[in-house]
Amino acid sequence: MYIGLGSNLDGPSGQIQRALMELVVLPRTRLLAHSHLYKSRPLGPQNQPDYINAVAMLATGLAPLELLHSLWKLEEGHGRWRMRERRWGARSLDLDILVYGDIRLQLPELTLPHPGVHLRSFVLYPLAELAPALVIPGHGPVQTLRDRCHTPPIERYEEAVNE
Ligand code: ROI
Repeated sequence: MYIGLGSNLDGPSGQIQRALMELVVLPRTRLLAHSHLYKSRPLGPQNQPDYINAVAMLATGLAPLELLHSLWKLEEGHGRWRMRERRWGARSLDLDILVYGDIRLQLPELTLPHPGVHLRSFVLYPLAELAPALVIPGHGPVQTLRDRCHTPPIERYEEAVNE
């Protein structure tokens, strides 16, 4: 399954790199690979800093909601409190379950695949880099979706990850 990481506050690239190391220690979970980091202008309100985004590929024995709640705890460790913030505002760390196998799910707290996954360049570019053959359930091949999608423009972020 695939996790989207995003940050635009408090040293965004450091937030993402720290979060990648924290994913490694989730129970019954292995980090299989992650994309490069990417930089883009915010989608949504423009009066906030640029974002750094990446995607991680995990193997996990955690069920979707167990994983979701673990991700919320990681976000809290980065000073992110979902209840207190503005919708579509700046955040120190955003972790989203993008795709979890073939599962399609619609619950109040979790929709799978993630409802924005097929439209957002900052998800599709890193996801297509990591999993070029992936077909997103209900939406189609990730490369087709990426080539169709142009907002917001996105570029590789040139800082080395774990090197
Ligand atoms: N915009 C970009 N570029 N990257 C994000 O991760 C991101 N996350 C969000 C909103 C506010 C929708 N915009 C974003 O939650």
